[in-house]
Amino acid sequence: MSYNSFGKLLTVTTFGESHGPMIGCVIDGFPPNMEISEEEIKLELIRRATGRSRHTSQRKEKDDVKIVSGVFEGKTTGMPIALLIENTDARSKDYSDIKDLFRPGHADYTYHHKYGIRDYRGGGRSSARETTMRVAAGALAKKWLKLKFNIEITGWLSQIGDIEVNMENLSETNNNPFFCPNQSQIQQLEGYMDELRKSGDSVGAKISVQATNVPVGLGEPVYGKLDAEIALAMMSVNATKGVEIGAGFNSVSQKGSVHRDEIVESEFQSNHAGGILGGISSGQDVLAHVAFKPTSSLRIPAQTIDINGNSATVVTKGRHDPCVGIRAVPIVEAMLALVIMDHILRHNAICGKY
Ligand code: EPS
Repeated sequence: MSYNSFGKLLTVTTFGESHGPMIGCVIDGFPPNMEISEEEIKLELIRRATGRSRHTSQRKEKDDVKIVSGVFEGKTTGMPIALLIENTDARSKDYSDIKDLFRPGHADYTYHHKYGIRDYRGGGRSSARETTMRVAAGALAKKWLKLKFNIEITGWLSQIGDIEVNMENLSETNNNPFFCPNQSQIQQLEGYMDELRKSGDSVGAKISVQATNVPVGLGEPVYGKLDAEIALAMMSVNATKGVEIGAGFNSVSQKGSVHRDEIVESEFQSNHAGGILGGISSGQDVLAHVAFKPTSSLRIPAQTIDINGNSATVVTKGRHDPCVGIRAVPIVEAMLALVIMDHILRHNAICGKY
């Protein structure tokens, strides 16, 4: 009942808190006989990790992952795959001053009111630290999708604050700290983030993600639609405030004659549908956009209350992301990979294909 698990046939359960001894996950339903190593998983973890540039939190976690179950002689066995990562650089004293205060815009408030107890150190379970395990699980799913279907999942930065990124070259995304697919905009982004960091404020971001070579037929009507489950997957990531599939909210102002993706000699002429028709993949690229809110842990003082309802001013010290969206690219890729792989297994179970 507590919803720490995700997926139907391929399930991922995560556990752990930001300042606890370790975080981990159990991946169940993963097919046997795929080669996987801790080093391969780490390659994905490094992309998401803090402290890789001055534009993210400076907490320095090693993120060394241990495979403790489900892999034998370097191959998955079909048994539950358990992964563990130790927390090695938590600084809990940064949080002592705000342990009884609610940061406006933070889950502090709702966790306290729901459970009556919360691990305030680093946000506990509500910390972005949890997304580490999503990326670890996603590393396996990405590899499986590539091996079996040549499916490639790629995310990129589409916008930070008011700066819209003009997508130029997807292969640039891993060459800069912003996952920006346009080399000519890096300098502008660096200047913007440097100013923002000095001001003590934070900002939101839009991340886009696509999956290519997705076979037609994934997704289940009516409540297991592929787009519905992608939206659920993305909305479950910390700080997410919106998800669009294909043309998304632009569909509102489009005419039907424009939005429909015409088919000429078996080729779609456009992709406003984001590769999904009636909740089922069409064989076109699956395309989603995800909005991340500005983070709420700020040095700028804010009015709030304490847990007893007294008025207070809160200032957050410590190491925080001025734009958590910057690190979200590997996370949205992982979530899309997990949803698509789960749906391939489900499609197999029902239709006996793939
Ligand atoms: C986070 C605050 C920082 C981040 C953390 C998310 O942690 P702390 O306050 O403990 O220094 O570094 O993110 C991670 C550790 C991570 O691996 O993503 C927050 O406020 O959510």
